[in-house]
Amino acid sequence: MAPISLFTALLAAAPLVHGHYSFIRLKTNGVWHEPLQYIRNKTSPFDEKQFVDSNFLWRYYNWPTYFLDFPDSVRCGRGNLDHAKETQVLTIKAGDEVEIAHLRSDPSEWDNGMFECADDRGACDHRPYYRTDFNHPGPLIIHLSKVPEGQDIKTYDGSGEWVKIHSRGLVSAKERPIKWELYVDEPPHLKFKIPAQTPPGQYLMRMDVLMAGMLNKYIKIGELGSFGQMYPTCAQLNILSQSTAQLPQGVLIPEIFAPEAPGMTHSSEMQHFQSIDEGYRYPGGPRWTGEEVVEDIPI
Ligand SMILES: *[C@@H]1O[C@H](CO)[C@@H](O)[C@H](O)[C@H]1NC(C)=O
Ligand SMILES: [Cu+2]
Repeated sequence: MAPISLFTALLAAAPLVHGHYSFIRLKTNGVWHEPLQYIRNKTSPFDEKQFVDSNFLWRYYNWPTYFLDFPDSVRCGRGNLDHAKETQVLTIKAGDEVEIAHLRSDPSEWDNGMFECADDRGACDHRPYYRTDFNHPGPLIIHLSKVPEGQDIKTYDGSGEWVKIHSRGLVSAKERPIKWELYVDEPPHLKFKIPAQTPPGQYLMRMDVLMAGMLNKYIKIGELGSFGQMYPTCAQLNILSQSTAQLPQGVLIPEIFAPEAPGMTHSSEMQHFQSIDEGYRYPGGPRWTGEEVVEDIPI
């Protein structure tokens, strides 16, 4: 919730590895797959050479990604293309349910106990003082990007169009203070369906819980605090389908996550849970239900 400068100072004080979160595990057909199976790994530490804040070039596994970082980092996580070839491709049917799980610890800290969890959770940090929450308010957003004709999922960089297929944001548009469904000690199981109308083919599936930047009388668009924080990873899918439907028009990444794009900044009232900004939409563009494209707004 803090502007980047303060946030950086906080990170400096915290253990390096205990950062934010990344989605690192998938469940399909009732089975949890191995951690990082079908998900492009990230490189950590990673040098975001072009970030404007020279104090904040190096990032660890679960550290935030910003709009100004390398486009590949924003699309599917830092260094993801270096891991794409070694990542398996998950065959799944359009219409199937997927559950996803995250961790806040670095892969170097992982142990088997983190993947054998109560309540059929896919991941849990059982160590004292460590938690498996999402330590930022914001929506879960899931996008698909079909691998363009003539390309392969193991080299596709995600520069094509992305279609949002799922989001999970506020508990209700009416409740005050506003409450983010995932911003609780024990987040709900995160399940959604690949729309049954999805045409067959290879897809990247991007998973993120995004925290918007803030606008107030001190922070203007384009200043550091106005940039949202992203935590993306991508799965490599081969979607089987009988559908002859066309995918709707998608959005481009990173463009859709620019600070001036919908849902990417909050007023301080919204950041402090007091009210929802006029005309607010969840970030990442409109949502495809499989039948139609809808404005992605709290209800
Ligand atoms: C994933 O990347 C992290 C950080 O670079 C590394 O520590 C870990 O061993 C990698 N895991 C796999 C399964 O490749
Ligand atoms: Cu943060």
